[in-house]
Amino acid sequence: MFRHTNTNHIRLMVVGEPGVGKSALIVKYLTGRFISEYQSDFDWKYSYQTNIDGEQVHMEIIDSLTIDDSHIRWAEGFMMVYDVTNPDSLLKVEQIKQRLDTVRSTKILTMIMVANKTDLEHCRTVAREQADAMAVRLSCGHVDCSACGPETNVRFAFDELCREVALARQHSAKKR
Ligand SMILES: Nc1nc2c(ncn2[C@@H]2O[C@H](COP(=O)(O)OP(=O)(O)OP(=O)(O)O)[C@@H](O)[C@H]2O)c(=O)[nH]1
Ligand SMILES: [Mg+2]
Repeated sequence: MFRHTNTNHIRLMVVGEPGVGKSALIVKYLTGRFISEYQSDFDWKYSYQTNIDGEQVHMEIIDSLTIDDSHIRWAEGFMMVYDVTNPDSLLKVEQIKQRLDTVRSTKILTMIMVANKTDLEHCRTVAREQADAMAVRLSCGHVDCSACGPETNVRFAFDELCREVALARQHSAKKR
């Protein structure tokens, strides 16, 4: 899939309310580890090479303190994270989507919604149906994750976002 696009270089941005686990998810994806405390006083840009569906992909991932317009224009794919124990964080996803739409008014938005901290299912206060309905409304995928649980779902979420970016590129190339 990636070889059909001009480049296998993919730019992602992870967004969501403070404390939802953005840094924890990125670190889990890059290292397979959960370290519990994550620095959040800088913008971080990670560079990572991986293999998705048998193809080499080079991705850059921004974990930013604030959602900067220049970062919104820079990124091709957005991971919108909320915390299943924090209903406000789900509402924040919709607010962020509006902001992204405003900044990228002419461009298609490729995104995936990630429900993080699913290991805290006993503390869940976000109704799954409400989050599913939002994903339908925002026309995006919706994946359950836990940065401190098995790596599988976290890997799936990032890989899937990369696939979506590659698909969006193919569609826009066909239109030209
Ligand atoms: N139980 C549990 N805790 C998590 C999970 N992901 C992150 N945390 C914890 O939640 C807290 C916040 O995680 P961060 O990754 O720093 O969250 P963030 O979204 O990057 O926060 P900011 O950088 O402040 O915006 C930390 O104490 C993490 O250890 C998870 O999946 N399960
Ligand atoms: Mg952080």
